[in-house]
Amino acid sequence: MKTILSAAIAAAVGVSAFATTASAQDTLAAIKDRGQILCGVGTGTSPGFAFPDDEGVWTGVDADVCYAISAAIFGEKGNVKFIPTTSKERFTALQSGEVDLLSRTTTWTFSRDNNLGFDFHGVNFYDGQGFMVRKDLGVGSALDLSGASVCVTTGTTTELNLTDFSRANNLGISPVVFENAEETKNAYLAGRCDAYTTDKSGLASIRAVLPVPADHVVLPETISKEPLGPVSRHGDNNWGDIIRWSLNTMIIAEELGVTSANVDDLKSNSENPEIRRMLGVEGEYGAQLGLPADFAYQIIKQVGNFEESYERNVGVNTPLGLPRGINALWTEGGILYAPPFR
Ligand SMILES: N[C@@H](CCC(=O)N[C@@H](CS)C(=O)NCC(=O)O)C(=O)O
Repeated sequence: MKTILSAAIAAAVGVSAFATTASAQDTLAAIKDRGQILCGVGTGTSPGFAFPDDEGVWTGVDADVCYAISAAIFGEKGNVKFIPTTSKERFTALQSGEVDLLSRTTTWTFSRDNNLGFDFHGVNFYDGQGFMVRKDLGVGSALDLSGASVCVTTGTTTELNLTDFSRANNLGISPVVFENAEETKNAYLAGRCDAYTTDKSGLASIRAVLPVPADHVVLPETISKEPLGPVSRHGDNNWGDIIRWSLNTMIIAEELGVTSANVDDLKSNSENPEIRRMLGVEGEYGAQLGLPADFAYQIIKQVGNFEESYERNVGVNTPLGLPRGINALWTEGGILYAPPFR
């Protein structure tokens, strides 16, 4: 009854009423009781981010965030139920408690953080919006898209940025809007629009699964900032800390040179104080999160550090072929920077 009432109130006053109801939960306790994390991902159109293989096993950098949290909580990375959500439905799924978090190419913005009542926990991919066109269109710049029709998915920052970009540059672009990424891709392929727009990582991902990727080019312009990262409901700080420090652990491990291959050796033999703290050899860090002492060891052993996840899923040796760019560590010319493990 309470749920029905809350839903009715939410419908009347706007979605944020859900956030208050759901935030009363102790998410970690609920996950332990259930034995599984409910991880909201995309609809499976984005290889490299969240994509089910032939056996239904999800892979990708977004999936890895949920695997890491599972390894941290359970010492077992596989206790995750992946729940596909469209761009439009994802926030309702989080507010209503259908998922414990979204790890789903979701851009951290002011109104999502504040108006929708969410908390973002860092960035697992620094992205920006771009355009893809068929090569035979002969367009070399987004500024040449004057009067063009552009396929876009609803419920995204993409849709809003497209309008801003068109207005700011007086381009008179006609957005052709679709309910989900699959429909948008199919419409573009069927020639219903001159261009396709989404985050540049998404363009690389979708281009990789087009029948002839080489027939399509991604234009050089990046028209927005799209910091993508995991997000949960306001009001459960411990759960937020677990998400944030699972992601941070992967970044810090890369910085310290700790990998899935050498983590056992370093756990036994490293004299680096930060590595010893992170791997649970010194101090009581896991307990501060309500997690086992070896939570970070389990993340690195089972999922790998940030670089391993990146190169396995989206890096230059994958079909997406994305160089690290600004997603490199701050020590290597990028902006990836996690607070210290101390
Ligand atoms: N980062 C943007 C767009 C993210 C997004 O959801 N894009 C769609 C359109 S390509 C997508 O990636 N969907 C993935 C999927 O449904 O599998 C946002 O947070 O609004």
